[in-house]
Amino acid sequence: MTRAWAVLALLLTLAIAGCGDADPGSSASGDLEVHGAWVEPSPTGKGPAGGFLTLMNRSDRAWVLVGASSPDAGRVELHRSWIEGGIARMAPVATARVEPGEHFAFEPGGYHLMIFDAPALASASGLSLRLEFENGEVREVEATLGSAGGHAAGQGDHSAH
Ligand SMILES: [Cu+2]
Repeated sequence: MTRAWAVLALLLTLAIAGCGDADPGSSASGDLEVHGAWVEPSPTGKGPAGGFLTLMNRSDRAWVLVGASSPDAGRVELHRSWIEGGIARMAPVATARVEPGEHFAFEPGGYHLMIFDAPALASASGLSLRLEFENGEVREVEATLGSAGGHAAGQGDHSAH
């Protein structure tokens, strides 16, 4: 019994440590968590940057992302990329819905945040993101600077936006 409790306590500690506030790019605050947030400046440094993260819904109701903003940027939009006839397309989307118990990934080649007017990004270590949900709740994360170079599906040069 004592040993079982010790194991349980250890597992809980690991679970919390794996998803704590100290985890860069993450915000663990209850039933909707944000993990692994990162931003990639445009290749030219002039066009909009791409923002990527994973939403995890640990609650029993759907969470709907309805908007995003940043104190470090003029404007942040929700976008989706896809390939159509061999051509990379991209369009704004109004919302992103995360079903109960599911996760929703913003990643290169798919859904992403489009971050406009963030001139300091290239010389910064990251960017603050504020995510707004339909239920009025807000999650804030510090996205780190990253590169999609290691990813198979890039999303192209956003400077053409
Ligand atoms: Cu875009």
